[in-house]
Amino acid sequence: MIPSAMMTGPQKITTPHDMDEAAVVEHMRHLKAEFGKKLVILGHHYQRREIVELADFRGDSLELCRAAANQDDAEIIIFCGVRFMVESARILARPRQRVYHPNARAGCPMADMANAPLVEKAWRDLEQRGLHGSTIPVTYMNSDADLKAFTGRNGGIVCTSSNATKVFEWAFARGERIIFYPDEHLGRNVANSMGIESLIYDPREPLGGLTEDEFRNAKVLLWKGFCHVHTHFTTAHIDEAREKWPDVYVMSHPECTQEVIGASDFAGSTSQMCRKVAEAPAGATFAIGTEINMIHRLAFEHADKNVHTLSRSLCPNMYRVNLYNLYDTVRDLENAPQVILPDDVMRDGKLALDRMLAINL
Ligand code: CIZ
Ligand code: SF4
Repeated sequence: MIPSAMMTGPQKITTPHDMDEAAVVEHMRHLKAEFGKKLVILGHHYQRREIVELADFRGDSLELCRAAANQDDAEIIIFCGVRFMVESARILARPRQRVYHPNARAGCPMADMANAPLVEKAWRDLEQRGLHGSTIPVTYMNSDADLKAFTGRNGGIVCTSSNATKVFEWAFARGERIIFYPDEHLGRNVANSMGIESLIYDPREPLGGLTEDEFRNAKVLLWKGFCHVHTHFTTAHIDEAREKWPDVYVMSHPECTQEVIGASDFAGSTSQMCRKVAEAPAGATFAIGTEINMIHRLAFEHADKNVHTLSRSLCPNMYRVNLYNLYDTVRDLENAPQVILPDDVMRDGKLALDRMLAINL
C-alpha cells in the first residue's frame, strides 16, 4: 500500500555493513557532540541495544513523541522505530523541527491491516444504519497517519497499550459503541478487562461478517488485525516457563491473545513491563511475552535478576533500523528520509492525538 508519509531523497551515503561496529559508534558519538542539543535521537524499546544506547531518549512511542516535542533546542529528530511512530512524532513535533526515519522501509504489518479507505467502508456500514453518530472510532497508535486523521475528523481518539482502558472510558462517556482498529487483541483484552463484550469486524466480509443484529448491538467492534510478533506466544510457552522456574512472574503485552493474557501474572505496555523489572528485588525471575530485543536488553541491564523470554519473537521491521542506516542518516541529513505529511493529515491526526493527550494519563 502507499504510505501516507512522503519520504524525501534517497540516501546517498551508505556505510558498508562490514565496517567495525565500534568504529561506527565512535563516529556517531563525535557527530552527536558536534550537533549538541540540535539533534535528538529517539530509541523505541524494541530497538537493538546498540541503537538504544546511542539514543537520547528511550521509551514507548508516546513517551518518545512527547520527549521530541518538549526539546526546545532540537531542530533534528531522528526516530529509531517503525513508520507509524515516526509519523506520530512528526504530527506532535513543532513545525520547525525536522523528523527523520533511518530506514523508510521499516513499517508495521499490523498497521497495514487497516487503512483509511477500508475503515471508511466500515464507517459507511454504520452511517447507512444511522449508528455513526453514537459510535466513537478509536485507533491504536500503531496505525497510519491518514487513519489517525480519519479518526480525528470523526470525533475519535488514539490510544496506546498503556492508556487504552482510560481511552475506552473516554469513548463510552461520549458514545454507545466503539469501533477499534487495527489490533483485535488489544481491543478484546481491554474490553474483557472492562467486562464489555466485543465482536470481530472482518473488513473482507460484508458487514464485517456479522449479522444485522450483531452489528447493531455490538458495544465494541474489533477490526480483524494482529501483530504476528505477539500472537506467536501461547499458553504452552507459559506452562513451560512455570515448570522451569516455579517462582517466575509472567508478563505479556496486550497484543497477545486473550488466552495468553489470562494465563499471565501481568499484562502491560513495554514501559510498564520495563518498570516492573527495574523495581523487582535482586534474584526475581521474569518470563516475558514481547519483542526479543527489549527482553535481551532488560536481561543485560538487570544482570542481578533472571529475565527470560517466553519464546524468541523478533519484529523484523524494528530490526530494519540499524547502526549503519542511523549513522548514514546523521552524517547525510540532506539525503536522509525525512517524514513530511500533508497538511490535512497533520491537522486531523493531531486532533485524535491531542484528545488522547488531554486525558490525564
Ligand atoms: O506504543 C508502543 O510503543 C508500542 C508499540 C508498544 C508498547 O506497549 O509500548
Ligand atoms: Fe508492528 Fe508488532 Fe512490530 Fe510492533 S512488534 S512494529 S505492532 S509488527
